[in-house]
Amino acid sequence: MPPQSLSCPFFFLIFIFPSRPRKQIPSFFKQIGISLDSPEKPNTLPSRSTLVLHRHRPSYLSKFQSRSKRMGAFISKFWFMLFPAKEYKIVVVGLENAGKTTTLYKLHLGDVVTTHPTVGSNVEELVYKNIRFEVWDLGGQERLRTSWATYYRGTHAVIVVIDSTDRARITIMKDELFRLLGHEDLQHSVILVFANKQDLKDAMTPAEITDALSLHSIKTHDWHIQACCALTGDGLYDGLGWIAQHVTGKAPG
Ligand SMILES: Nc1nc2c(ncn2[C@@H]2O[C@H](COP(=O)(O)OP(=O)(O)OP(=O)(O)O)[C@@H](O)[C@H]2O)c(=O)[nH]1
Ligand SMILES: [Mg+2]
Repeated sequence: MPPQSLSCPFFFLIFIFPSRPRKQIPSFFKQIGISLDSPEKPNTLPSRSTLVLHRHRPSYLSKFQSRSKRMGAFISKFWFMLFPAKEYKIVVVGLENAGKTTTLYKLHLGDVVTTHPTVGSNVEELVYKNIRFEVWDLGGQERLRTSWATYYRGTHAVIVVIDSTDRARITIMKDELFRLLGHEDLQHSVILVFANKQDLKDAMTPAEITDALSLHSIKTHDWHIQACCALTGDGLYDGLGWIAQHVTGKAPG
């Protein structure tokens, strides 16, 4: 093909653009069937958890933030395509109403979501200090607990979320904890206990929960208890930092 005919479309574009005001350029592309709009991400909310963001931002700010978030997500995707990092699997267990789903989405979105009892599981990817975690939040109702073990294979860390006000059922959680500690797929997992709902005034302290769960009797696994409040996020990243340090064998940078 002669070089003149290759450059022909570029002459055409140069000829068109200077003669049109900037705002007409997108409509020109629309006319010739090319969309310049970035495709919106489909709503991928977990089936049983309705996400309602409570924080209201001015619209100009949220537009800017969502654009920079998209750019950040694009750069991080590109980075991980070039340098694929190891991903660590975390399963989050606990009795119903303990705050597992609230914890997961506070870490994932930085916001409090309105939840419904989880049937099955929710899974999200978290990146914390360049460490990737695949986090599985499992439903805590009694009839669902027998299926927790089906999620254990390949798990690096277990997060046990406790409703610190739920004194009546702490022994049930203790039985569940010791059952999971005996599971062969969790032999090399570390255990983080979140003493959640510390914002409530009748909450048990981490020391009380440590006693109630007999944590000091655990000799087969590394464990740690962390006071937290999933609504404010207090303590959540301290707990995640402990996991990061123990699964990677080094302090997160
Ligand atoms: N006050 C207070 N409430 C919390 C906290 N964390 C969660 N909650 C509330 O506890 C309720 C249950 O939270 P979920 O996250 O749905 O509990 P879950 O453990 O996922 O429950 P299941 O899915 O049934 O196993 C919700 O009303 C939350 O808003 C907290 O730290 N403080
Ligand atoms: Mg849930």
